[in-house]
Amino acid sequence: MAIYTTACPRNCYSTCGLRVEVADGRIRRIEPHPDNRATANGVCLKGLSYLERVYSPDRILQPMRRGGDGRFTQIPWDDALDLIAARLRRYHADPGPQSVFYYTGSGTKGLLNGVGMNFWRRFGGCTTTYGDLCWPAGLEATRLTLGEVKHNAPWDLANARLIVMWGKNAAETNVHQMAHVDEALAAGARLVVIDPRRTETAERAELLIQPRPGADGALALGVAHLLIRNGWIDRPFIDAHVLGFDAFAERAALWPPERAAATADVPVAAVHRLAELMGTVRPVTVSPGFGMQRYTNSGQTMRAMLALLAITGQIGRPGAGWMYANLQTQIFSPVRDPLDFYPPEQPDGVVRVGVSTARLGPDMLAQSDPPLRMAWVERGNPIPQNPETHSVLKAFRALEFRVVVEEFLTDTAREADLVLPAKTLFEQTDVIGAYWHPYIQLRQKLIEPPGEVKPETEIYRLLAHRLGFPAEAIAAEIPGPADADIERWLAQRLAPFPELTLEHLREGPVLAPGAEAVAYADGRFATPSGRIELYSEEARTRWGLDPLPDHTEPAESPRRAGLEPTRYPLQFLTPNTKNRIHSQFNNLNVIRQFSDRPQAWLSPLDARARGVADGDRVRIFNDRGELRIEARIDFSLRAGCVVVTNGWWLSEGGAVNVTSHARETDMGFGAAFHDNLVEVERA
Ligand SMILES: Nc1nc2c(c(=O)[nH]1)N[C@H]1C(S)=C(S)[C@@H](COP(=O)(O)OP(=O)(O)OC[C@H]3O[C@@H](n4cnc5c(=O)[nH]c(N)nc54)[C@H](O)[C@@H]3O)O[C@H]1N2
Ligand SMILES: Nc1nc2c(c(=O)[nH]1)N[C@H]1C(S)=C(S)[C@@H](COP(=O)(O)OP(=O)(O)OC[C@H]3O[C@@H](n4cnc5c(=O)[nH]c(N)nc54)[C@H](O)[C@@H]3O)O[C@H]1N2
Ligand code: SF4
Ligand SMILES: [Mo]
Repeated sequence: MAIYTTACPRNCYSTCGLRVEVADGRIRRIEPHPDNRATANGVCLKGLSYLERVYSPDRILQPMRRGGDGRFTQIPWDDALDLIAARLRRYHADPGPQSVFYYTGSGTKGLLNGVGMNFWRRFGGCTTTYGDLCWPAGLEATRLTLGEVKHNAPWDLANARLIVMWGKNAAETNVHQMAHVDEALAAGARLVVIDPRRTETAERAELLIQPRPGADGALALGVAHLLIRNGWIDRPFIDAHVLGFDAFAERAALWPPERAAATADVPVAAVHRLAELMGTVRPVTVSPGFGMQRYTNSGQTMRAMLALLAITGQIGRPGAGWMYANLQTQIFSPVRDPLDFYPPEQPDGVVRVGVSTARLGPDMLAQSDPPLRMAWVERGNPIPQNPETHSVLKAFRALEFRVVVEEFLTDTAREADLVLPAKTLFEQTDVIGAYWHPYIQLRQKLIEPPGEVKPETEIYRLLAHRLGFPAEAIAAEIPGPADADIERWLAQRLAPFPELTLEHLREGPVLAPGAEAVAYADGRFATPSGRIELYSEEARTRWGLDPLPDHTEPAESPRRAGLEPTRYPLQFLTPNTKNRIHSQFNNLNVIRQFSDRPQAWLSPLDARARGVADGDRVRIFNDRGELRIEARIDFSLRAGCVVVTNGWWLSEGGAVNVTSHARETDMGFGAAFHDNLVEVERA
């Protein structure tokens, strides 16, 4: 028996440090790593469920080929690789390497993820995506305003005296953050939650504001109006650090509390109460989530919210700030700068960055010269997770050949001609960063891959040999095959950072070099003006937007002029949930005990109007698609909303993106998932 340091690589705020017991070549026990100060309290149920996941009888352990009858049968690795190599050669010759589409999702973190692109470049190119499904509108709003995307250490939240959880449901999506919230509350802090749902996070709050979805910008501008009118602002801070205050004040003057309240559909008293708290309690941390930046107006909304901290001087101080995303650990990966989500202005002639992730289906179908012939999918499950499931399906079915590297037979894997088995977190060593806490961690290989599983690096290496890539190129660009080769490759990436050695990381999490406990404490902002930009010329030049934050209605707002208000009156919200990471984990028995079928939540008002009772089957639909699902009545939900958590598979009848539209956010090339109006009727 031995205990090892490792880390959970899921796309999850927490990125937990773990200590894992291994005996006789099997994972036996999973515990929190005490040296990760952000996550030392415990491992969530998903983390504990790895004990089942790794050994699940449903795991894909061999390459599998789909036959004409749609059934999968095992084939030997040699045959699978020969088949792929033959296809790659064919499409390389005609119509060209860019007819191969390389799609990666957010399934696992690690530096070795970058090896895939080395392969495709050496192949002669491919087509790939730009943008991101997750968080880019908020990243870009933050970058335009503050110049960088970083925030105070997670534990600094305990110093806050006012915490505003704005469109973030940390009790489910960032459980460890709630421990820091509790510490602050115990020391007398106040908690406000702003969410159309009464979430688990809201159970701890003294004030819950339930705005109309997509209207937070109006709420923020109403609060700004009152902060300025009541003199609850920090003049010296504004004079020293803020660009565009006067123009912003003129904009906020247009949003008296009555107008803000009417637009956001909240009580006027709520606008006053929030302004009074934000104006008089110090220090203030706003922790905005990613839920609110999934609308076509959301970059501007986030800028309006962030402005409240700028005018009250709540940036660069302990207990204060904008806790959106912390890219201080992104010291190796290209995601350090949100600009890296953009399509390149100067295409390199090799990799065609031609498909917007938000418009995956339509953009795949629209590629020409060359059109797409083949797809390689890795670490993602785009069929249920990307907008407009039907067009994603259509685009995949229009291809001649599809390869999916997966642990399980997901909706996307079911569409593949060839499924290759994927490793789990315990089966290859890698180095991972985080986006909430400041630690770099080692995700260690603790067991041999079961069955015939091979890590992606090995799959690429074998294909590279088959395709006759030069031996030196393979050696330089694709590490492996031995574990020692992988470690040597990682050590090279770590070499510029003397604190970060493999030996050191094997002991436990290490703070990223230069990580700041209080971000922006030096008063330096990497914007064009060197100040916090409430007025951003780049918002105009890059995105064609108003340089000042404003509220405009989202594309599918029921209040938008020209939209027929009665046809699809309900706003479809599809947030994340406690026991899944998106489309992962719900296939496990331990998780299914808690959620064994998809359900939709409706307010009693909306349910009664449609004759729907608790437990009835309903149809959620619009012109793009429909979902048949069990309805639950939720007395705490804002009327006018219907909620289904995202991540259910199409094959489970719960894929929420059948009704969403493939459309981008106003900035950052994100996906406007919640900009999605539907109707509900009894099925
Ligand atoms: N357990 C668990 N944890 C996760 C994940 C997971 O799937 N499961 N996923 C991880 C990833 S990749 C992500 S992106 C994050 C996301 O986690 P969060 O940042 O919490 O984001 P969401 O769950 O998308 O939405 C949060 C809240 O926003 C609310 N919301 C929706 N629209 C609006 C609006 O217009 N205004 C306001 N004020 N609120 C609104 C929703 O009701 C929801 O409660 O969580 C990460 N952590
Ligand atoms: N309607 C709606 N849709 C949404 C959202 C929403 O709020 N509403 N949220 C969006 C957000 S924030 C995100 S981040 C996306 C997430 O969507 P995706 O990025 O597609 O992520 P997952 O659903 O987690 O699926 C990841 C897949 O990777 C596989 N995997 C895990 N580890 C490995 C590995 O090491 N190798 C390989 N090859 N595969 C592996 C898993 O088995 C899983 O099937 O969904 C988005 N979709
Ligand atoms: S899923 Fe998130 S909270 Fe759970 S163990 Fe992994 S990183 Fe931690
Ligand atoms: Mo995400």
